[in-house]
Amino acid sequence: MGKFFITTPIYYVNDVPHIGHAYTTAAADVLARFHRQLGDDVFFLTGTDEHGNKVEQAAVERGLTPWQHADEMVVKFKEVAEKVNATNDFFIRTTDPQHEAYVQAFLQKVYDRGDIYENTYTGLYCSACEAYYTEDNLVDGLCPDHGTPPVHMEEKNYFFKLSAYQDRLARHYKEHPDFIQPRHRYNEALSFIEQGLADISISRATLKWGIPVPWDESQVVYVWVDALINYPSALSYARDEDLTSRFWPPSCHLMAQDILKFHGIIWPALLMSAGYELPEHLFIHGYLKLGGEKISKTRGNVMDPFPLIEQYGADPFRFYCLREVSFGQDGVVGEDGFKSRYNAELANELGNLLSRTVSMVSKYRDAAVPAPSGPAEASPLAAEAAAAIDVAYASLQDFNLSGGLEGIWTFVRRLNRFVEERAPWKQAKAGENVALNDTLWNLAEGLRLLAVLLHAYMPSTSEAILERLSIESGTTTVKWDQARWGLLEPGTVLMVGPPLFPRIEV
Ligand code: ME8
Repeated sequence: MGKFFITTPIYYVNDVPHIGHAYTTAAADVLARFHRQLGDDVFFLTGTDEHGNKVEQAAVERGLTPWQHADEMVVKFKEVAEKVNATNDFFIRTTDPQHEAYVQAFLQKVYDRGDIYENTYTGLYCSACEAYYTEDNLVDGLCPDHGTPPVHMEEKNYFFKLSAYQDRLARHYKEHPDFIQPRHRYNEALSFIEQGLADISISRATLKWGIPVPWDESQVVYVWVDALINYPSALSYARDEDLTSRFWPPSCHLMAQDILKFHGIIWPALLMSAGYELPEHLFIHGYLKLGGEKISKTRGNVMDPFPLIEQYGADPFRFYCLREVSFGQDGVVGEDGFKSRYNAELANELGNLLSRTVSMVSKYRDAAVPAPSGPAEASPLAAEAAAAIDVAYASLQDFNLSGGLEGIWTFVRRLNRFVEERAPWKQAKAGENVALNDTLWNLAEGLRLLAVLLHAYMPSTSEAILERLSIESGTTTVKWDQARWGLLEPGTVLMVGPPLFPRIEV
């Protein structure tokens, strides 16, 4: 048994959540559930980033204090986690007083180490990114990510000696070639480091909405530094006991490419300075795009995941996003695509497989699963079942969520072909009892195996399949050691039920 500490970014509360936030949280949940299936000690963290310029501005625009605004918005972000059926172990808010104290103590360590000095910052700032820019970084004078003009800033700030960590960072990358995945993101971050790192401002003099710098309370901590520290901070107060030694370092920080530099460069340097172990992996998934453009609050082309989830459930939503988009790459999503994949794969392939199997076992064998005609290993499906198990396992270990689903779906399709090949209705008619028994056992066992393999992706579906197989759903029946071919006991009684995925009329 190992440990697995997985995090999502903590989301800005300047605006309501959209499908991109739901995607990251759902993906992190798949990994958390998979590691629980393996028997690992899991901690899954998500939360909200509530300080900084853009949250303060959003509050002002609504005529609220930042506190009132954040208190309202956080409800919606907690709802996202709930709606996608995420099993996060904690939800951190950067306005938690324990977090504020933790940030101050963390920063004091960096200061005491001599890695912070005072200087005047003159330059450009994009408040949508909450990031500093140089002229060279802009595209036609605009923020490359938001297409908005940055503002000129000049103030006395505290700076972190990021430049002093350049060599150590590069060495860490070289010694840990899977520190950042996928590979092209690793290359991107490493080449950024190798181009040379400048020191960064880590405080703001004019902003009030933030955590006071511990040695100079006239300034607040730069929102990104405040936010990154959430990862260890949460472990220190999520429970009555301090969980740091149990879970630190993170097994995986999950995010999209917009915040790679903060997590791949600034964060490890801060951790080195404060004397922490570095995260084991950063996995950078791609952007979900609507009509080819990145979905972003600033761009105003957001897609609200709630209506889809409310109408069809969390499982189809999780399934669609993780199947449609190759994990680690950008991909286009939309309601039409959702409906066609739902009908083709969930209603026709998986849902039908279950209802056909249950109804045939009911009709031909009084609902009791008959015995196979020989040892389970001799089944014509045994090798393909083993392949699906191996692909799902290897892919999930490797954060390849779409790859795992692809491996599982190959087996769903194999089972459907098996029905056609064997044509149990013909076997029944011809009185081929042994062969029919064998067909029915194989199908029921195939479904049981699918319930185990799909648990992390579609937990309610997995539970519903087990219920139809009269297998008590619960942590033991979906443990990864149940992902083996041949475990279904003959005599198991199947339950008829409504279709798992009623077709959507398009
Ligand atoms: O960056 N496709 O918060 P944020 C896929 N507070 N994922 C998307 C997405 C899209 N179109 N849009 C957003 C912040 N995301 C900081 C993080 S962490 C210490 C501080 C997801 O609300 C994706 O995970 O802008 C992305 O990295 C994150 O939301 C950015 O969320």
